[in-house]
Amino acid sequence: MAQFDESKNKLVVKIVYYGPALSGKTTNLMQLHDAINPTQRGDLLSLETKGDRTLFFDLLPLVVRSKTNFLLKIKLFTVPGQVAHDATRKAVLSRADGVVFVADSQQSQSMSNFESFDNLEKNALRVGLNVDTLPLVIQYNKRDLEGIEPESEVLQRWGPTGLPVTFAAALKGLGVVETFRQILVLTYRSLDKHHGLEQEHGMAEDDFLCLINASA
Ligand SMILES: Nc1nc2c(ncn2[C@@H]2O[C@H](COP(=O)(O)OP(=O)(O)O)[C@@H](O)[C@H]2O)c(=O)[nH]1
Ligand SMILES: [Mg+2]
Repeated sequence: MAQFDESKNKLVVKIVYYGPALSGKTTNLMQLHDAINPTQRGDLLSLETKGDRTLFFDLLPLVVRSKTNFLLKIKLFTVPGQVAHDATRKAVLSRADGVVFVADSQQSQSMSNFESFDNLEKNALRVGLNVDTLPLVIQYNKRDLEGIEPESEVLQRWGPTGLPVTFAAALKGLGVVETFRQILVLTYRSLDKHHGLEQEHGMAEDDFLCLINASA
């Protein structure tokens, strides 16, 4: 859940990129770092686990200001995908305001996607998040590779959940901003509903989307 500072002039929001190991979560953040206006983002911070190819987590901090000078900080996190790092995943997921689930489109990875999504649901429950109302976007990444699940199958599989699905080739920068736009819109609407962003703080959806419109 987003947190206000004491003066009520600032809100800190957390969006988490979740998914199996090597699906492209870090690559999404690297591309966003390059796409977002430098005045609205900090450096991409990556903490690596010792002797492990996996990143402990990554953090990309962003800022959005409304015309009334209300300040919103958005922290983008990634989780480590490896099964062994469940405690870290749980900690990173805690108090998330929105989640992007990055799946690996390769057919050989469909079981890892399934297990990771199952793990997301379990950890959400553990940290008190309701997956039925949580802003959530599914991204099928690595569309540039051979042996991937066809779009029609992916859409058929996820259709019943009603969750938005995007397709990306993050390494080439494709679909990354579009996925982020979708989670921004869903997160804005959820925050607006719970915290009256527009009514009480003068922050409109467009202020939020400025983050990426400036780069388009
Ligand atoms: N071919 C291809 N490779 C990708 C894509 N996105 C990420 N990768 C590669 O997949 C590997 C894992 O990516 P990374 O972002 O570190 O995955 P993470 O473990 O989910 O953070 C790296 O070698 C990336 O360059 C993509 O869209 N296409
Ligand atoms: Mg990573």
